Amino acid sequence: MKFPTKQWAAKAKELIPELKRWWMDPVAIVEPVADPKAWQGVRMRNIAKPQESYKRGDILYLDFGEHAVGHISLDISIVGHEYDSPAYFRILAAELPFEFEFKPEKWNHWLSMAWMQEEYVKFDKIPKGVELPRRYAFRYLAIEVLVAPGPVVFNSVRLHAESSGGHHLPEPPKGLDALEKQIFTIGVRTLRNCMQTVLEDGPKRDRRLWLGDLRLEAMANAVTFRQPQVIERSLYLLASAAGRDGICPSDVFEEPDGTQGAQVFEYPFFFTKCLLEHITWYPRRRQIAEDLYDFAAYQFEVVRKYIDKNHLLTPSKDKWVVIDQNRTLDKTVAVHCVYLFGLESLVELSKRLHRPGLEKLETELSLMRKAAYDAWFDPSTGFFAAKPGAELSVASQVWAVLGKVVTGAEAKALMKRTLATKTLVQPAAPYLQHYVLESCALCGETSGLRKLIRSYWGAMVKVGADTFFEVFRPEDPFYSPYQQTWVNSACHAWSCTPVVYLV
Ligand code: RAM
Repeated sequence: MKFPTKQWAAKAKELIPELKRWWMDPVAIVEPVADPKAWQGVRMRNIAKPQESYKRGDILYLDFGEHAVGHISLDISIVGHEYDSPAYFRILAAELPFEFEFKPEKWNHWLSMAWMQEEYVKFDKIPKGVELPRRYAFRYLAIEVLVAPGPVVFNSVRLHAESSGGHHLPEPPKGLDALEKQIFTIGVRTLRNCMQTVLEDGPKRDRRLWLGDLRLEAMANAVTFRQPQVIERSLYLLASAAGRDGICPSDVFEEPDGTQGAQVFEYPFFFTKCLLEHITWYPRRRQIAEDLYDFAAYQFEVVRKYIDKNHLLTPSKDKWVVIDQNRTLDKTVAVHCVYLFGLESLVELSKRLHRPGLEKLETELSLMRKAAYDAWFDPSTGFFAAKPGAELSVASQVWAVLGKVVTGAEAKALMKRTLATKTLVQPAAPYLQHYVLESCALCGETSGLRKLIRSYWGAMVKVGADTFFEVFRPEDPFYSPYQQTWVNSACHAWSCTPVVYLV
């Protein structure tokens, strides 16, 4: 399938948003201390009497007061000695205190260790306002003096923070209680720090645009910053990176020129939803939906080969299906229902844009909904499962509701049961928790929705989050889908969506 990807790439370029910048200074000199009661067993403690200078082996730890993203500059002096040889530092920028326990020799996973924000830098001249090489996402910073001509005085260590959302965080709506206000503010900070020249998933890792994450960021943006340009840039950029097969990439690298990354099977189904929601929130900006409709519709066409004669969608085994950051989860029901979720928005979009083929899409939708109900709803348990006796999970119930396999009172009752049954396989990441919220909202289970925001996101607040995490299991602080907790992202935009339901 041939799409005008070059034109889309040009549009994506025109739409690059301006990054707004502001300066931040550290608010305290601190040090990490082991504390079994703290999240991940480490917390930062203020130092009452900071040392005046730092010699070889000393480490300066700074707290910038809140998580932010940007460039660090250093201004130092050497006391009592000439600058007759280079100064050499080890720098580690950390989102959470536990990252200071990072030991390269203990890295035992395929995900690149280079994601750790660790730097060895050497300065031939005295660094005065010298910028470190990368952009960092962090709250805490460690600077260790490896070698220096003499004792080092840190005159200033500053952060030039940046975001296309701007510095200012929208105020929490009136009527929220103290915890909900905190959740709102942390949610918008999370979003702001991920709003760069695209909507990144996490500014520490993967620093990249992912389609599944983008939809949730767009939802939160629509009720907070309301900046459509960066959303449009992101959508055009994704579409522009499609290869010959016409499949929408699940993620793209901005450099060089939007090349595609990995492929998640179900992410392309969200493309229509993104377009539909975008023109609903910004009715004057329909052009993007006109431009990308055929491409969005093609995302369904290309996977119809996986739908069997019983109208059930089963991706081939080699496909990567995400649904949740849980590799062992049975995703049979959920993946079919994500297709339905996307297909419904294609139906709606085709109505709005007066495109042909509507009747066929509507028939497909209703056949596949019925097929899912007949195949997977088990009246003896009251839950959806891939087959009788198979694993029962929150994911399957939530997606059955969002795919409208069940509706009305039946959907609401299912959501109530789902929230009350703790033996179901629980979500591992805020990404799936978002869809729990969205399914509650869809079927009117508002008290369950509010309760979940307070219990799950509230628990993150209580462990000291000032941006929301990529993965969070309150009972397992070291949980990592990468078997390496250090590399988890502690500011991950897919977890910012409580703001959508708190406004
Ligand atoms: C990880 C990231 C990203 C997500 C993909 C599927 O790399 O957490 O946000 O979309 O997985």
